[in-house]
Amino acid sequence: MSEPYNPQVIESKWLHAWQASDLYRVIEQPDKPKYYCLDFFPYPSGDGLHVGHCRNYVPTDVISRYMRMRGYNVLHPMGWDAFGEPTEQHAIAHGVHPRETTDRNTANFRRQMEMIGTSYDWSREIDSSRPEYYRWTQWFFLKLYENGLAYRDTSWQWWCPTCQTTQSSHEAAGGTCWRGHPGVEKRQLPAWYFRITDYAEQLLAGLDQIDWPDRIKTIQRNWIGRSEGCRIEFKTESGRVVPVFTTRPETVFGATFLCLAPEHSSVPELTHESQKYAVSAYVDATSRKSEIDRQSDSHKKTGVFTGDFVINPLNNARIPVWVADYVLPSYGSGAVMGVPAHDERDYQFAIDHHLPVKYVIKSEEITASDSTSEAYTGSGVMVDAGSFTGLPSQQAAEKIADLLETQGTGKRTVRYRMHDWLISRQRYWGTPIPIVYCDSCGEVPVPEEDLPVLLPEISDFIPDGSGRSPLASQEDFVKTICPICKEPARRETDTMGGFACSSWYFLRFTSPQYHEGPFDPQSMRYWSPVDLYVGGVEHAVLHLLYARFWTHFLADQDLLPFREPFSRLLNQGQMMGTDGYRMSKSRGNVITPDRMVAAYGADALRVYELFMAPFEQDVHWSDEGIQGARRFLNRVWKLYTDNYQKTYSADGSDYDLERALHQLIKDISQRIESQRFNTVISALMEFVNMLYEKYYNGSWRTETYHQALETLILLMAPIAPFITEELWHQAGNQGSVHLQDWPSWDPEIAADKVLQIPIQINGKKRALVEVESSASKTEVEEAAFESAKVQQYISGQKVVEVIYVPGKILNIRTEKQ
Ligand code: ANZ
Ligand code: ZN
Repeated sequence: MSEPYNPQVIESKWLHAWQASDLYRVIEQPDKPKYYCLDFFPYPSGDGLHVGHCRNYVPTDVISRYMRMRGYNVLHPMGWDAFGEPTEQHAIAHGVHPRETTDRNTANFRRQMEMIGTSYDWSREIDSSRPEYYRWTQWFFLKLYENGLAYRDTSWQWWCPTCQTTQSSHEAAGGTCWRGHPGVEKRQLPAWYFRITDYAEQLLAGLDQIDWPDRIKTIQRNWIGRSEGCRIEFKTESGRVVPVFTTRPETVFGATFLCLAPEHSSVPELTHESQKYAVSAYVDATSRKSEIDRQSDSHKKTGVFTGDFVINPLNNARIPVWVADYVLPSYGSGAVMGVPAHDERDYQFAIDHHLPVKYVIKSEEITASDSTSEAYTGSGVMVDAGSFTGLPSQQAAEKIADLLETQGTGKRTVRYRMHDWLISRQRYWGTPIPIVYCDSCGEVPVPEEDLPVLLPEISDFIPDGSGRSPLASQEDFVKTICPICKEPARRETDTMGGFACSSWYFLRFTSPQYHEGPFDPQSMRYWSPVDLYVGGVEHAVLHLLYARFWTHFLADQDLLPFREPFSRLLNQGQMMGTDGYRMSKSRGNVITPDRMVAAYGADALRVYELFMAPFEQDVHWSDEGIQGARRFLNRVWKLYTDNYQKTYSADGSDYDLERALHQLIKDISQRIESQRFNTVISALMEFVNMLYEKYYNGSWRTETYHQALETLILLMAPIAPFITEELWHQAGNQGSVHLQDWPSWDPEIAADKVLQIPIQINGKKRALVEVESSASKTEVEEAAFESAKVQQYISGQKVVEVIYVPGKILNIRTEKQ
């Protein structure tokens, strides 16, 4: 008897051997094709990895290993998104300095990642909270600043009372912050922004160039939210101009009121004395409502009258000005012309507040739908619209826009739903913003040669509730010298949100030790862009949009020769716990790789993670599943260890097996390339079954069988790196299995053999059908029922049973109907 399969022994042995030989270290090799395979870099939480994270890291590892064997120079790096609220929050909760927790956590993450057999080049590990790294994040800030794309402004922002910091509106959605804390509210604060809106058009256009899932592209398109329309100026009786943004200029004749967002800067001036109390109470109440609530259709449309009126520039109608929270401050001009006859929200508002409804477009179809008890949102013919009456509404839209432009009371414009990116955080654990305030010189950028602005090592990093960063009370940090006049000055104390660090890290991986710039241009050119980027679908906008923005900007600065950072993107499905909920520490349904590796081995964990479902599908963890994976590896082990100990004279060929082997190489290659990992595993399982069959029936003393065993190790190497390395060496081979060439297949041998399958109906052979040897039961059945002969025998009968003996015969049993 051979040694039993003992993954714990094998795995720790090879882990150390690979580390000692630096097996996965890569350098640029200009003569070799490159492949850059990247995982979203994680923030190192104290909880460590659970098996859900492995659904990201195992498949990308398989692809990296496969591409390496295919002759590519593969960059497969890993690093830590260490700055930012999650890490800091964790540090606060545990009363330990974030530097200390970060170092401890990254060490743990790295240990776990190595344990599951990932082939990262650890010599390239980066940590965004290290000065060697954030110095360049600051450098990029200065580049954006020089180009007018970083600016400071005081405006309404979302404030999370739990995180004690502002959040970008991108992050705060639905009344909770991006980390899920409730009670997010609006505050007016000075803060730094990146002018991502300048890149709206390019970010939209770029989506057509990249191979990303359609749903992610759609989310980004909607997020950017491009609308073509008109800015129309209404004037108050005292001559104040109130511009509105509309996508339907042709409805201007139907405007019966004007609505301002409660945050609109004109609200105080337009509010009459008698309405002051009501308006300010309303404005106050709005500051606690989320955008989602405000836009929800299920609520009554609330609002208050300001007491003022404006004049419609086209028909001089005098209409009242209201304040209503369904109008958002940050979209268009923060004001709308209310056209209840043709807009559903305006209609609701008009009904609730007894405002008139005036129809100016009529449907062309003469139907009962000319009702006046709802908004008509379609196109049609203009009615009651001055000189435009009788025109088709789409034509009227153009003519009205022309007229407004000649009158100087309107202008065609494009609006985006997207806002500028709020980057300031009133927090300690982030990249300091490299700006100094001087009484004489004002806002001064820190000169490049003075970078990095070091984050001081302080013990008092807990926000004090003042709304200022903990850095603000660090005199040593705040006090500095103005770079221009050399007089005393103060440092900016806000830090950058973590999304700044993650907007360029993929460039740093190409030359992580480079000191003359954020990256070595030559290395960047060799490795970039990222060929495959894999991570969770929750990053559909924030990170993935910001990183695209920086890349577009850097391309415009001639720092990069490409505009899109990630050529191809994939999202792995989520892992659900055994309770049916998404696996997470807070749910208490976490399963750790540590426990699974200890019980079944890393290879079994990998096989199970790949086998459980198609890559992009959500899956439920099951212990039986990983046990099955372990049994499969036991079978593989036994197949080899029983065989290699026998000295047998191998001669003669086995054509059947040869075909199956070439088909297997072809299938595995194609399936890895198209991420059908679950079917990779099932093909391997079938092939192993075949080898067992041949073993038991004595047909294993062939050269082909020997070859099949050798090849199978190579095919399994990307999937189960430990067991294959062990078997490779037990078979007497030199060097690592992971440095071998991927086997090739002969398409002619791999081609399907055509089989003739006899069709037996109620015990008698009635027909023969031709199918490919790999045809499934369904395919054979289909072929059978298409045959005229079969139809002849079963006509008028009911099929009660169909049994297929693979490759041999199809039995059909029928009964009289
Ligand atoms: C008058 C009108 C009449 C409108 C009509 C629509 C239909 P999209 O397509 O999403 O860009 N709007 C403008 N600014 C707004 C704001 N700050 N908050 C809430 N709504 C706002 O939507 C553009 C339309 O949304 C604009 O066109 C405006 O209403 C409204 F029959 O103007 B419309
Ligand atoms: Zn100065």
